[in-house]
Amino acid sequence: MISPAAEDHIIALAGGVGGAKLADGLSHLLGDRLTVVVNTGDDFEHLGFHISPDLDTVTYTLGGVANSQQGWGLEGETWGFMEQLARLGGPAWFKLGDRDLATHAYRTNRFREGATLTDVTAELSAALGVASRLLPMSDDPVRTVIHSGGRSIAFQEYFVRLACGVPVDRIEFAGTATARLNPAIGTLPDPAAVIICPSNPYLSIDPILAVPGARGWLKGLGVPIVVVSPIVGGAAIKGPAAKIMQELDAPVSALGVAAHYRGLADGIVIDSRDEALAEEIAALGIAVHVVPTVMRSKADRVDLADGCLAFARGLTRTLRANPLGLRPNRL
Ligand code: FO1
Repeated sequence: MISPAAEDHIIALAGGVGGAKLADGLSHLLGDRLTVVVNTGDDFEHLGFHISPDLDTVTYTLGGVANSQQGWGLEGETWGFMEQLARLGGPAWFKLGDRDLATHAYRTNRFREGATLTDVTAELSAALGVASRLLPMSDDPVRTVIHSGGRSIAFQEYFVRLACGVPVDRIEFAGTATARLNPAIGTLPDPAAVIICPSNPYLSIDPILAVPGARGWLKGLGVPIVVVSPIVGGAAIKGPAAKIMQELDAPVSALGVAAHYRGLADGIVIDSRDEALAEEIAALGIAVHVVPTVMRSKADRVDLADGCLAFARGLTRTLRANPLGLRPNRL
């Protein structure tokens, strides 16, 4: 049984709400043996604050303080700041809760003191009791830009202000030409596997993979890379993933997700409702694991995390048993 020994490390890639839930399940099982590399393409400057929504969503979720029904922001929020801002005629379209505001003020102030996004993320996650390590994909600015009908739209304008209401022609990750992969990645313990959480492949995972060196780093680890499909039964659990896949002419299914990650993923975890797609996915050279993947409770998050780790362990055995050590989908 070549299972990752008790001290083995796991690396996860995550973006917003869906990804954060699986990261939470993994963190519950692994604690400080988990590193989550988080998307920063949603970051923006707003009201003088540097806001990092996906880092905050992952930090709050793993810290057990996330607003469970929104997915973003804090539980038990008050909105005095937003009410007064609206009264003043300020930009009230992006909702900043009174407690959430402290995070943005803290981060912005620490930047002014010369801290990096990695430094601030470590300070915030320590303050909120997060045992796992959270790393921004880069400390350099990368911004997801939505191109629609000849217009370039900043991510939060698209996602929140326009409520994803315009068709996506192209997604650009501005800044990736010069952004450096977070140097802290070089200091991580060798992982037993990489788990790509069920975040939006186009908006939350692709920005991470677009950072120069990211794909090479992941493939060079020589361990199973397992992706969990965010598309279940032809629809997204939350957010615009299905709509975007349609607009980008990608099949809106777990098969479409597998094809998106072909050449990178060794295995994919799909929901029981998508069992019929398993054969076609396997034909892509990607191993398939079929389990319930919709996370409604903490127990669901832990169960799915456990299933992903067991699936990865199985793939480790297969990959090591393969004399050439080559992966069918990378030949
Ligand atoms: N998403 C919304 O749909 N509406 C909001 O008003 C909103 C505010 C907000 C404030 C802080 C934060 O960390 C996230 C926030 N989000 C909001 C989510 C944000 O748009 C993220 O980028 C998405 O979760 C996608 O990852």
